[in-house]
Amino acid sequence: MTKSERLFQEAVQVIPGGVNSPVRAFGSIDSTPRFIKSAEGACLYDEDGNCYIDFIGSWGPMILGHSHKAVVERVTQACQQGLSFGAATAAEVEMAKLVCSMVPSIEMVRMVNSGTEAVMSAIRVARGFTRREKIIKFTGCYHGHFDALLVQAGSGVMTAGVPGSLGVPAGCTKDTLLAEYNDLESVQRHFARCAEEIAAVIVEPVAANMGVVPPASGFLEGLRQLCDNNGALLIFDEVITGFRLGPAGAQGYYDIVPDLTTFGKIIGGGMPVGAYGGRRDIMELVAPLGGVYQAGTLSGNPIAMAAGIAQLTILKEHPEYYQQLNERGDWFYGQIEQFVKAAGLSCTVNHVGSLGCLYFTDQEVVDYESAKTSDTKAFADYCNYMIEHGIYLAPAQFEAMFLSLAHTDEMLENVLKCIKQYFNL
Ligand code: KE4
Repeated sequence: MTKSERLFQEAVQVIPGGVNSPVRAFGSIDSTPRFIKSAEGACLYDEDGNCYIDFIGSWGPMILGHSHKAVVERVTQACQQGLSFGAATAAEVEMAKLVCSMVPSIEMVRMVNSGTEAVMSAIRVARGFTRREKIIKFTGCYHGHFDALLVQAGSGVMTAGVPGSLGVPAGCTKDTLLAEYNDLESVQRHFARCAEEIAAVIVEPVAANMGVVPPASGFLEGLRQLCDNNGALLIFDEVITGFRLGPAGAQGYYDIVPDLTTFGKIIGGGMPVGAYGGRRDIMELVAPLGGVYQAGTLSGNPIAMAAGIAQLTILKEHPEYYQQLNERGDWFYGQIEQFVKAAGLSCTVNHVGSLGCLYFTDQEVVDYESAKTSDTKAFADYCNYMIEHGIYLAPAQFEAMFLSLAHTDEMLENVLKCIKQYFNL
């Protein structure tokens, strides 16, 4: 029995499913989760001493690679000053100014502790600002485990193949309207029926929780127009794309200005940080300034701020890193697409910059329905092979691969070789 197997046996006795987040359980690939002991650069090391090239990067945060020297140093220094004060600190001002300087649509920002909390809060502010209650979300998009949006969600909900979740009262989702990603008509129909009740449209500007689905040309622009025409707010959930596709995330990459944006992952440099922000006239509604209440004991925690500030500062000072990362993604995912197509395999590759996904379907994947045509058993077989060969992929078809600045060309060449071996190419 491996240490991971033993640890998993112990874990399932005291933690639901043995994990603190469902997708980590390796359930959809019918395997045992590897218990990770340490990480450095692009590599993970498990409790049994196995080394993996990591394509999860903690589900996005580790864009610079694991244990980046400058991030660890800043966190270590912060720890010497104390772990948490529950009081205003200079680091929070530095972080807020940094976010506002990198993302032009952000005039004010509030720190929270997760992407879910950021989304919950942004939805509440949008409802408070518009005095409307309905929210439009897209099937296959995942916005955290916030009751109102756990409807036809992506990520672990999609992997589990469940429509939503037990324990979510009908009252929590009665104001949630579903539309289809890349289908403006499906959004327009909701506005035609009840425009005056719709507070906001929330969207992942690149859908990265049903694999990776880029926005079709004109889709994001169309959402912006529909929201403007109907007095609704446009919320970009950039928990994954924020600070990944560029310093201004997907909104900079696609040149669309949302009214509110949610962040997570990269903003925390590996520590638990979420944030929401946007137009000043909207954010001034947030307590204690305005009437929308939102609070958090550890929001803006000094250690988390240290990690986030260190990571964002490096990204801000090195805009060339984004060009490097996005070009490497174009090459890497382009190579995979080239050889799976040349071999006539029933596979499709989608990618945007450093985010990518290999689907086991011959259909073009443009939304939730087409993503669901993937053969998840074929994916599981491929994923297990890759993990057994030291390549750590998300153990679920409907997740993204994340490249980091620590992935070398040599590593990626080796990964391409391994994928070809798997397909006997
Ligand atoms: P968290 O509450 O997990 O920090 O963020 C929720 C969230 C919100 N919005 C988007 C677009 C997200 O992708 C997420 C979380 N992403 C998943 C990965 N698909 C987190 C991994 C997990 O659930 O363990």
